[in-house]
Amino acid sequence: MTSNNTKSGFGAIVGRPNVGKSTLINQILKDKIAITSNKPQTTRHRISGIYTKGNNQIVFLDTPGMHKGKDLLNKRIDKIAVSSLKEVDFVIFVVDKAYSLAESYIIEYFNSIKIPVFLVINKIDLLPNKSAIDEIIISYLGKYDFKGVYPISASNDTNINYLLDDITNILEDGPFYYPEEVKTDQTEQTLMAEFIREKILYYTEEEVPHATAVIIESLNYNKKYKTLDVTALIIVERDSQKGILIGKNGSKLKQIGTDARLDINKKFDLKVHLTLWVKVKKDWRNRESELIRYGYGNE
Ligand SMILES: Nc1nc2c(ncn2[C@@H]2O[C@H](COP(=O)(O)OP(=O)(O)OP(=O)(O)O)[C@@H](O)[C@H]2O)c(=O)[nH]1
Ligand SMILES: [Mg+2]
Repeated sequence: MTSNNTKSGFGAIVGRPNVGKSTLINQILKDKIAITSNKPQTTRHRISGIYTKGNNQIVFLDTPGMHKGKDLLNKRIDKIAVSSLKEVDFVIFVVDKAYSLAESYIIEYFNSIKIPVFLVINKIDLLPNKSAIDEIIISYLGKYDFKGVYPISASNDTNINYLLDDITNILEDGPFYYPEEVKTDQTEQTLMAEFIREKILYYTEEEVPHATAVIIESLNYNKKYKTLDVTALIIVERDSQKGILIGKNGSKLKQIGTDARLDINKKFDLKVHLTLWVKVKKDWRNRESELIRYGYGNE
């Protein structure tokens, strides 16, 4: 890890909830380091994704979607994205529709930091034709002095190479901050808890996904069966949510567990035996001590 001839930089990926920020970071890294879902407010932490190619290293920070949160958890989450802006060399601003007041609120933050912002128009695969893309691009004209505009599809890996090339061009001489093979700063435990949360987001609706936290309680290698025995605790706010998560005869929890286990097996290339428990903690999203316990303390 010498600084000889190497270039590096930090970039925050920001935008409204659900625009595809985490999908983009996964696609850039060709690895699943951030969970994704079709529900807003999926990402709750700042997640580093480290992209190393040749002499260049880019540390991308995936951030929670910016929105005005009501409870303490959401207020905290919203702060993560804003504070990330102050710690980076450039910003990737992801949008999936034309300019509106919601985007203007985010652009106001860029005005105060004055660093390069790459505007990414995501989900172009959903648009009917090129003029629909142009319409979105035009709506952002004059709103900020963007470093460039990149119509992409994060899920289909369309045009992301142009974005990466241009980011690479603005990197300055600097050391590698992580060993070349490292792709994220998250612990294995955090990743496992997140994979479980992703399945909860997939299998539940309305307030249940948002009222859920997951923590890994124990990890033990079982020599006899050559498995990693993982016990995870799923926290919800109300008895009714617990009932929904468990499902009829435990069917939903079983489904969540099976899917999460397959993801964990694949990611870590090992056999996991996963046990899930559901526990009710009333109003945990508004209680500081609980937020800290579940990993949502001030970052
Ligand atoms: N069709 C299409 N869907 C996409 C694309 N990129 C992301 N999505 C979908 O958009 C949804 C949201 O993606 P995420 O990556 O979780 O969005 P996010 O911006 O990280 O969301 P938050 O973490 O909640 O802020 C998921 O259902 C993705 O599969 C894309 O290029 N095309
Ligand atoms: Mg996300």
